[in-house]
Amino acid sequence: MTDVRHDLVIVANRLPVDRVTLPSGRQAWRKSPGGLVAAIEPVMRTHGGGVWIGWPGGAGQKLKPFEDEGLSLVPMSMSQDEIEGHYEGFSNATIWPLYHDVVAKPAFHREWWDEYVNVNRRFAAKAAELAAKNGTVWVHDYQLQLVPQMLRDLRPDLRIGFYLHIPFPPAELFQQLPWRRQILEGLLGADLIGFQLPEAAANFVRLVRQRVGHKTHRDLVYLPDGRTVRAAAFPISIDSAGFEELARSPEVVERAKALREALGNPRRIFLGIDRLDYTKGIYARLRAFSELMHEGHFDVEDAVFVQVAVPSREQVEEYRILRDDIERLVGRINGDLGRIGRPAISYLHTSYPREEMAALYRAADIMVVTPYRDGMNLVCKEYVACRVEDDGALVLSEFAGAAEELKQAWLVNPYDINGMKSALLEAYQADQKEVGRRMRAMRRTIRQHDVKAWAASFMTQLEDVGVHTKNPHPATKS
Ligand code: GDG
Repeated sequence: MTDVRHDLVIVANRLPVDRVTLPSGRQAWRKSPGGLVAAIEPVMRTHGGGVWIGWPGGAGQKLKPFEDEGLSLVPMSMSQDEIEGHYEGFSNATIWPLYHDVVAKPAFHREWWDEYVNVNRRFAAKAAELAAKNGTVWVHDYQLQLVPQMLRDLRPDLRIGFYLHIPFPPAELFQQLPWRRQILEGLLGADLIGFQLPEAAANFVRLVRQRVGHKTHRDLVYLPDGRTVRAAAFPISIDSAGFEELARSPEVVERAKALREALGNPRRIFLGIDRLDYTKGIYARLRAFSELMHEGHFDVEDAVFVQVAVPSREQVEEYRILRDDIERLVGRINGDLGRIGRPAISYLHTSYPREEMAALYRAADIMVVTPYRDGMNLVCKEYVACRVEDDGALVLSEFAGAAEELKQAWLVNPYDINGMKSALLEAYQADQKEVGRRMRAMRRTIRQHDVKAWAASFMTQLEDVGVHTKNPHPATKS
């Protein structure tokens, strides 16, 4: 056991840094681009530093704890079997599709479950070792749903929060999971369980009542040992001021102009940026766009669709199939509709630095975000934050968590291709006054609810649980 203990411990599947090889050949760490670090960093600082436990990626490498730009990081190694069973298997081929409305068929394998339990146990043990007496531990996401109860068994003195970044499904779907009860009980180890949307929290509470038999009242669950657990919504957001500043920087303004030129200065640029994931609805959206072009509503001189597909989970079979399908479709569309130097779809299978993302957001007239299901979706919020001139249209799926807040977007049902076509066409033809009116309203929302407010509100509620919630119903199993 180390003797350095921390008042705040963050436990997440990944560390907030990536291993990179410098031009000199030396290995170094680079902060990952996600907003989570930006959100949690200030929280960690107010807790006297804190520590972050997570997997640095890669198999079998045993790395020592280290500091990076003032963050204390504790790398957890993963064996090849653990990566296959816990990460690629149970997390990404069982839970991920199950929690996203079964958009793909979840696979249930007992060996994967065993690895999931093992890895959760190791993460819980590390958190127990590093947390100070009466300290706070904040556990993140679907890869670690058993950690809260495992940690509570080891350290009943701790305050434990859990946040789920992806949707939590309705009972009819969750029910399929052979280990449904273990997952519910794992989560109930937390004092506060955060979800993106109120419906997800309600799904969870209902399941706990039906499946575990605990008494519940609104967002509270009463456990037989007298503990009270709160399950509530905390819609995540982005570092809006940071994105806005980046979007205003002369380099990004310049780069956005260069991008438009490189695309041949079409009248309208459509943009999609997604991890290459079957939940994101990339295939159907490209079809919708290409049909509009095919029908003559616009041609390649008028419009281009830039689709950035960020490589993701490439070892998982479903993801490989999806990539082939999308790339075949893009080839077919460009073959049918493109001209020399003028593709209908400019497709990029890569990831970009944050500055390039901001330039793309600035360059695009119409952002198209059409997931079949998405916990929140930060890309659409980043687009809004980058539209500093109050222009640009957003076409957004009703099934992204963000649709609850960004009500002025052109909302679409991603299963309805004709509906999507109408929305894309409306956004293409919309007059700029209308576009501006909608964008201004969305920008107000994004400015008010940024990621710092999200983190602060979760931490405040976590500190409050148990203080204001007296158990009015001595819990009995019904
Ligand atoms: C999960 C949930 C929920 C992407 N490509 C690049 C890049 N990104 C950044 C984006 C954005 C983030 O990654 C993606 O977040 P999303 O929310 O869009 O989607 P998921 O990855 O599925 O995230 C989701 C989220 O967790 C947070 O709770 O909203 O519902 O599924 O920030 O900008 N960043 C850079 N280069 C890239 O190529 N720099």
